Amino acid sequence: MTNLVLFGPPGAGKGTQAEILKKKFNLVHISTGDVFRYNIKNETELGTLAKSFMDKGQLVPDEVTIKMLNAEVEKNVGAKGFIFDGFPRTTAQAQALDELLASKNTEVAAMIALEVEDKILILRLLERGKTSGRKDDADEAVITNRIAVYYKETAILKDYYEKQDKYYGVDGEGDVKDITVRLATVIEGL
Ligand code: B4P
Repeated sequence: MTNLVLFGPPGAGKGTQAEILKKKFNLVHISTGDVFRYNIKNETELGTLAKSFMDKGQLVPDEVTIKMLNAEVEKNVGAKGFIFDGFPRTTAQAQALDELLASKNTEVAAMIALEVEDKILILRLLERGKTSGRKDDADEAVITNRIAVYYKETAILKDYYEKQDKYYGVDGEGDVKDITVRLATVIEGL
């Protein structure tokens, strides 16, 4: 199994690239953000809870997110591997992912991080906010908070995977196609 963690701040292009890479490498793409948004749209209990955090640019509590991620993995038992997009975002989530994959006799092969300057992230998200209907993209203060939460709570995971020799940084600026080539080069070299 090839299990990849696609990493980077909000707007780094994780979702954009995961959509392309899943087809190229025949992997199952799990985006925790997408699963939360699906639940919000369908007005489930999980959606109502997640919305209260997401609208402010905060992380949804670990307990809720981990439970949901486990359920998504269980839905795809025959998968050749996974692209985890937006998960893990905290050390507790990273440990939970390790435990889950170990129980399936597999592990994270690599964390691939898209590196993008904050200025560009804000421009990309404001641009998406014009059409996406996403409340967390429409307000620059919420975007800035999401980026701050990333540096405070999520960026630390670089160390977690670096210690295991699994961290790969990739330039996430420029043309979408060029970035895919950079990511594919890392994946093919694993
Ligand atoms: P996510 O859904 O993960 O949202 P994101 O970080 O904004 O998305 P992403 O980084 O994938 O966006 P993309 O670059 O593709 O999270 C949203 C919220 O959900 C979080 O704030 C949190 O509240 C909650 N959440 C999710 N997972 C969680 C977890 N594990 N724990 C706790 N809470 C969690 O796209 C950005 C834009 O840039 C797009 O418009 C795209 O078209 C554009 N773009 C992409 N690449 C580009 C390029 N090369 N050039 C120009 N534009 C580009």
